Amino acid sequence: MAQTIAILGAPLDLGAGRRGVDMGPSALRVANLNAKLVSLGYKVEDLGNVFVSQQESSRIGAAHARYLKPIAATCVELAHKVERAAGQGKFPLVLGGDHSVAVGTVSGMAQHFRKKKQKLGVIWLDAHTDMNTPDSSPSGNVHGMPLACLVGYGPKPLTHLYGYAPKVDAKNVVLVGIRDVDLTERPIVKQSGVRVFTMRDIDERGLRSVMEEAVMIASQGTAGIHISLDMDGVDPDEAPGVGTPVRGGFSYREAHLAMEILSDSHRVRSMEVVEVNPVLDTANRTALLGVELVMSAMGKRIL
Ligand code: HAR
Ligand code: MN
Ligand code: MN
Repeated sequence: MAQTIAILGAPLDLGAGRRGVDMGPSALRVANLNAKLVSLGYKVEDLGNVFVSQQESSRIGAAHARYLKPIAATCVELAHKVERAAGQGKFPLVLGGDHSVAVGTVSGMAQHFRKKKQKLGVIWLDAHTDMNTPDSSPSGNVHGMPLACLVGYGPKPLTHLYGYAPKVDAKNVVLVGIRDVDLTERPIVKQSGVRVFTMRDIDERGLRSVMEEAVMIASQGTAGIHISLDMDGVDPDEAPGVGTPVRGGFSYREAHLAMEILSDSHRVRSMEVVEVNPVLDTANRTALLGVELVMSAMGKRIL
């Protein structure tokens, strides 16, 4: 029987500094995501979007973690829907939204495995480490904090979704593509025990060697891997429609190869594509690339 992919949109822009990333789920669907997945042989169930309160009618709250409350509310709904889909044997595919949505996706997957006394590994592809806390963050934007929350550092409404923390063991978390870490964020990254592969590592070792090690680390003692794909991990020449572009990212070919290696591992149980911002894009090319990368991650082959 064909595997079912459960698509969930999370049109969240409250965690980002720039507006427009709430249009990401729509842009990815307009880029023909659903039909393309069907063409790979999957059954696709689009569960629609989770609720996100409108920025104009939301309270900003404390400046060091802007919109924390409404962000947490969205993540709770997303987590429950992801957990339920995984429990039904489906592959959850979440469309962001800013990267704060990862707190929901990863919490839902972690809870799914926890009920079976199993663990989740995470491979996080990004220009940024997303490991700020409200105390370290220079911006107060929550999309710079989700990975810290998932390994147990940060505001309780995000770290303690489902009432426990951490959601993932730092020793099963791998960051790939990193090239922009705040000075105040560095000690958290180093202390946490997550494994970081910077763009320099990719330049020196090659992407294949880095990704093979990443799969090993995220697989060690886990029942599966979640892919968190921040489109700003890709070079802005290829993915201009993102709110915080940083030069020197994955080439088009490296991005595909990373997804192909993940697919070959047969360890991937869920995925999210985040930070697509159509307002900053040209002719939807960042969403089109996002869809291509999902296809490679889901097993599309050249021959
Ligand atoms: N590190 C910076 C901050 O905390 C920028 C974070 C940007 N984050 C994302 N997700 N776009 O990776 O504000
Ligand atoms: Mn990110
Ligand atoms: Mn990023």
